[in-house]
Amino acid sequence: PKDAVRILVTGAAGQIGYALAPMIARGIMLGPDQPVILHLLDIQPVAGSLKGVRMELIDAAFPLLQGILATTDVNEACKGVNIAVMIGGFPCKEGMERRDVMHKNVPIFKAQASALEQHAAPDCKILVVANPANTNALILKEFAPSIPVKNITCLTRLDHNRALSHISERLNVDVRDVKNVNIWGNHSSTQYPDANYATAATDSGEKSVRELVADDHWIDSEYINSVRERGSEIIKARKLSSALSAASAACDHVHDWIIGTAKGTWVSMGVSSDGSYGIQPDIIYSFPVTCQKGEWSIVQGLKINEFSREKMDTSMKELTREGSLAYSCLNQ
Ligand code: NAX
Repeated sequence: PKDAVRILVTGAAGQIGYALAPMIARGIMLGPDQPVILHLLDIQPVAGSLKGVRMELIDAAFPLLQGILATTDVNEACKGVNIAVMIGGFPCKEGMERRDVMHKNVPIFKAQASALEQHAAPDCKILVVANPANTNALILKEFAPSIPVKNITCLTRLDHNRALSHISERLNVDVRDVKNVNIWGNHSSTQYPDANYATAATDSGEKSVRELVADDHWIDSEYINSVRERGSEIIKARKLSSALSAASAACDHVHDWIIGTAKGTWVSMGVSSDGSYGIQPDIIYSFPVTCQKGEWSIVQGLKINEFSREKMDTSMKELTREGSLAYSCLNQ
């Protein structure tokens, strides 16, 4: 039998944490033959609720779950973890500005960066979910300089999955038959859902989504806006931000990163830019990536038209501004 993998979930008493922990314990993240030990971190005011989550996980008697550490001590939580899913922080509530969220979350990430650096397994892979996700990942990278940059990523897979499902609904095909959509940039309203390379499997083989949709206005406008605005739509409908879909996307992200992407298929991940596609190096930007043997690589050679270029640059500029704002939050 395989050794158990230790997985840290921060914000574990929150709504995404509550949806994610059982998915991990059921083997959805790492597969049906991989035992796991969950490290659940939250803060003192919700310690009671965290304890309840732990009790429920015990009661579910998951065969793969070999242990649960539930704590409000960040150093204890990070000890020996192989994977860290960073959800803990303040959610963006209706009417809240990104800047307000940043002020609350940036100092948290600075502290957690140090804890991970000191206590996590040296090859720990990190996924930042808490918003502003790209910039929190940037802060983490900055304040955990000994963690390899390749191991720090942020979640844009929810946007990616939304993009797939939008196309599947529009074309009335199974979502698994759609592939190679892509989210460029920030997990924010400037993200650019790009369907130019997307394909869908049809009875007569794989076809370009743009050709199948046969409505450029939809691809270049409605589709982009509805993927971007889906998070707000959910908040309006639920009075709470996305949780089960976010947890599922976090599982997909880590799963594909570690187990690998299917041949000929890519996914979107927020990763440290290496300058590909003219994106400013070192910012955390969402790119199309393929994964193999636990390593992601940015898909190369995609043709970028003027329309895409402008949208990719807009999101890059927003990220640069967000980065500066984050540093100013730290200095206040
Ligand atoms: P909740 O408020 O339900 O849960 C957050 C949890 O984090 C709470 O239990 C809180 O006590 C805990 N927490 C706060 N400070 C902490 C700290 N210093 N250490 C550990 N835990 C701490 O929010 P939820 O709906 O679960 O969302 C969590 C985060 O995910 C938010 O920042 C949200 O904006 C972000 N999202 C990111 C998405 C993405 O695609 N990247 C999509 C979903 C979600 O909106």
